Amino acid sequence: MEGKKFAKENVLNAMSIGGIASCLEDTGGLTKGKSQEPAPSPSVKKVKTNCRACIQNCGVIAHVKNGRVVKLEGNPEDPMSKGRMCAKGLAGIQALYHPNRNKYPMMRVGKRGENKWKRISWDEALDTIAEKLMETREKYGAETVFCSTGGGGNPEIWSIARFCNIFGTPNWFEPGCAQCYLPRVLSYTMMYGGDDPSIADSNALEIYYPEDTPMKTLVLWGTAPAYSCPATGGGAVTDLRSKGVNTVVVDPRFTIDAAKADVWLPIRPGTDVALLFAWIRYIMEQKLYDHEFVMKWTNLPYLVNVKTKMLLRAESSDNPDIPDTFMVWDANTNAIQPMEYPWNDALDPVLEGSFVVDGVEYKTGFQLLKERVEAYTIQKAAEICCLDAEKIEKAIKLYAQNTPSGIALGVATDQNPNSVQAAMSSAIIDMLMGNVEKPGVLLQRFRKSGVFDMPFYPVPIAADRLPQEQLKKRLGGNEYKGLGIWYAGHPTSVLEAILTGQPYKPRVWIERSGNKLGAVANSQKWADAIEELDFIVHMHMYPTSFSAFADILLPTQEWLETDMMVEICNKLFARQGVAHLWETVDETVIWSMLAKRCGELGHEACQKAFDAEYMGKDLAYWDSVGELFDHFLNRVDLTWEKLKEITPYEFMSKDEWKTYYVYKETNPKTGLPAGFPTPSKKCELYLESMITLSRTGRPFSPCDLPPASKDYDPLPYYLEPHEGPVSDSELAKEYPLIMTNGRIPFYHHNTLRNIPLLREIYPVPELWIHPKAAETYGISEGDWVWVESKRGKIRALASVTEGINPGTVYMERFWNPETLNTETQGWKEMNVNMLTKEDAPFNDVVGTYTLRGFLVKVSKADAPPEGIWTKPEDFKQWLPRPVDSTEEVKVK
Ligand SMILES: Nc1nc2c(c(=O)[nH]1)N[C@H]1C(S)=C(S)[C@@H](COP(=O)(O)OP(=O)(O)OC[C@H]3O[C@@H](n4cnc5c(=O)[nH]c(N)nc54)[C@H](O)[C@@H]3O)O[C@H]1N2
Ligand SMILES: Nc1nc2c(c(=O)[nH]1)N[C@H]1C(S)=C(S)[C@@H](COP(=O)(O)OP(=O)(O)OC[C@H]3O[C@@H](n4cnc5c(=O)[nH]c(N)nc54)[C@H](O)[C@@H]3O)O[C@H]1N2
Ligand code: SF4
Ligand SMILES: [Mo]
Repeated sequence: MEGKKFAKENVLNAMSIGGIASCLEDTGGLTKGKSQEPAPSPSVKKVKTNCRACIQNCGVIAHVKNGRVVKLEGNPEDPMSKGRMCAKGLAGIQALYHPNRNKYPMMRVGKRGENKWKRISWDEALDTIAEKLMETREKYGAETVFCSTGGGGNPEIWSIARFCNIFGTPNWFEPGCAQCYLPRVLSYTMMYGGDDPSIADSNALEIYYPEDTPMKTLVLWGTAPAYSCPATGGGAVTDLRSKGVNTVVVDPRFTIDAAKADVWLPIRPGTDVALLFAWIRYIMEQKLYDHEFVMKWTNLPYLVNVKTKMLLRAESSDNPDIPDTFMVWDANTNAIQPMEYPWNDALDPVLEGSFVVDGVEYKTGFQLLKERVEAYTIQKAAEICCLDAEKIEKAIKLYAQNTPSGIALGVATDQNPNSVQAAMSSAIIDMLMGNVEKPGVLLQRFRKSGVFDMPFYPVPIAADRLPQEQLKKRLGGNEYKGLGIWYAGHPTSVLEAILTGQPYKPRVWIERSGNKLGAVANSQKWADAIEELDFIVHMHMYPTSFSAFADILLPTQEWLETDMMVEICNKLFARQGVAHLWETVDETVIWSMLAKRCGELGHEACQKAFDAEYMGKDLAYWDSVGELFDHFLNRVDLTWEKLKEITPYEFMSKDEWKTYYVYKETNPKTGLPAGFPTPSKKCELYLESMITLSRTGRPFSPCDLPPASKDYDPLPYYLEPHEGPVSDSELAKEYPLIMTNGRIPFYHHNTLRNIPLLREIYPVPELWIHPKAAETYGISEGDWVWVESKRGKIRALASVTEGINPGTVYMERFWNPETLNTETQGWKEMNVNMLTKEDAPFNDVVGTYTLRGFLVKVSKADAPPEGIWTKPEDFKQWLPRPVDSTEEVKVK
């Protein structure tokens, strides 16, 4: 299971952190920076900062000696990581001083893909890009420029959205979004308006104080915190377990968390909604739900017009503090009655039932939900999901009877077309149980600092600057209106538009992330599309396969070079750059300077983006990040300089921050309980707003959009995986195994694949396969195997294990920086996204495609892919080459 197939003597010995330290001290600078004087006294400065080798932002203390970072350790003041760091974070020094960093802006001189470059100045780079952007806008329209970012929670996400809005293109995307987090954020936001329970996205905040919480059962559903956030959530879950909290793990793979669980349910990939429905059905049927909470604080007693699917209203309200008045069936009067908010004691609403009034049929939300899940008995779910019925029942009972409890839903269900429905179902279960805003549960609205307007990062996105006629041109934006919550476009719709020219042809791509060819589904098709583009810019810390296709490369900063504000529980941290190398530039500033250039070339909106009065709350563009941060920190009477000095700043005490029962607080304007920030101020398990969203884009779109091809369903539904043994038995004859993915703790997406320390631990991707399946296909432990889908063929190293069902296989994403200059450009050998499915069916609300739960076949290969590195000594040429810090580059 551990899968460590390679000896790891040499490099690791040379590179224990002490090893790195001595190596950094001794070289005297392979590249000379500003200073050539003899080294000053070797005092070590300890600087508090935050890691960003994944999305957790762990507090770090960086040891800096003679201007060089020589050691990293965790900062115990961080309430989530409590001083822990993981291998990726500790590899920060190797990432910072990697010999192959992008050091200067570069311009392509060879043919596209040939990887030949010349160094240019920042001025020339920005001028060239701006000229190309303006020329394209003039000739074909601003919408033919598109941008993309990466990283899942990358704090630069809003910089990109902002630039696009100001430039006038509605097209930017992230390969996460519909595939990551957005389905959950959308569902939980619409259903109760509070945090979603994703541990890997730093929510589920209740878990970080194991000594305080009365939590008894935690369900890890499609999430593996020991892998995806080892230092934060992974550590917290371990602390909870050691305190006696029971865990249920729903995961096809026997992860570390699964190994420690009270019940492990190794589900067939992509069938989660069927299992969630069985949970809902069982909880309803056995009356395990919290009756009082369901009656008073959910909209399930309200009547729904069966034909129109809309809730029946006695009265509409124009006052945002008072919701519309909905109707219930009252048992006292045996008649339909208005239920004033929040509750009328004179009424006795019926929770379950169908009623006909004046020839119109109404049902309660509860009744409709019950009918929706009716077919999903435990037995049925066991058949669909390939699980043991008794274990399913044991898991539900643990969750529903050993309370308080909560379901932490991970990214797994975001990666197939049933995504939004899985999140809705999981929310329904916690809400039925009344697991909302009380101590010991995950659905919470703890206080925030108030510093940030946007999640993750303060950049104001300037949504109002995008002309409405441009917004309507967003690729995929009208069909998948749920993407509107993050103002994003739909990757496959962009891809199809490039290949077909319909409805118009995108021509210029500015991309800021690791290696898109390793992150998007069916990457070969993207590579074909790239050939069609006029101009491509890639911003990253080092070249990746994607860079080979670019016309201009811009060198960005490693986390040890960047400044950022980070909010962790009740504290604000300053991630502060502790070094600056070569000509790398902070990205917040790069986008601002690009807008400035476009303004100089006559782009009116870009010119106005520098006018403070005109931009108002959207802020004028900035020359430095400090300027931007000061604006926001002013809200808590701080400046960026001050925050750096006092980091971490506790903006309120832990007890003030951890606020329970926010919905019960009195709204001073009405004297009534404030309720939830939803249209009914109740938890909306019957999500009527889905219908409005599909027809207009409201509440996320600032204007009405043309309706989607069909209404979104207010209740979840189960969708059998499209490419699976049930839906396509013919295809399953040729491709009999179901492929899924999940994180490993050594890499963050496509980053860090060039780090010797980490590649030594996990040099090549493993294919997990059950012994029975391995026998069928003649595969033994440690064999190289071919893995093939309808779309492509790659290789992996077989790990034969009972930690996966016989019908399922598992593999992680991978690309090989060592073969960048070969024909494969590093992205074809072992990249699971050569196999994944970018096309329909998509999730109807957000357009999710299939990354997990599709068909493959496996056969023995004779050899590993040519040119890949597997041995510790191979990675030596990537060992850090320390350099002295340079002055910050002033781009104007
Ligand atoms: N087959 C398959 N494909 C997948 C997935 C899967 O499970 N299976 N997962 C999907 C998911 S969930 C996601 S989110 C995507 C990710 O895919 P991408 O978004 O393309 O990922 P990367 O760019 O490799 O990942 C991390 C990026 O975040 C940047 N970053 C991190 N912190 C900072 C910061 O503070 N400032 C700046 N400027 N940049 C920062 C890093 O530089 C790096 O570029 O991949 C998706 N693709
Ligand atoms: N080390 C590392 N940490 C990361 C990242 C990274 O790339 N590397 N990426 C970050 C990002 S952007 C994200 S989104 C988070 C994701 O963090 P998590 O939500 O924890 O996600 P994963 O580990 O990708 O997937 C969780 C589990 O889902 C299982 N799984 C696969 N298919 C299915 C299925 O159909 N149903 C169910 N129930 N389970 C399934 C996988 O085996 C895996 O163990 O991690 C973040 N942290
Ligand atoms: S979990 Fe690891 S990589 Fe992620 S922020 Fe923390 S130390 Fe860095
Ligand atoms: Mo993600």
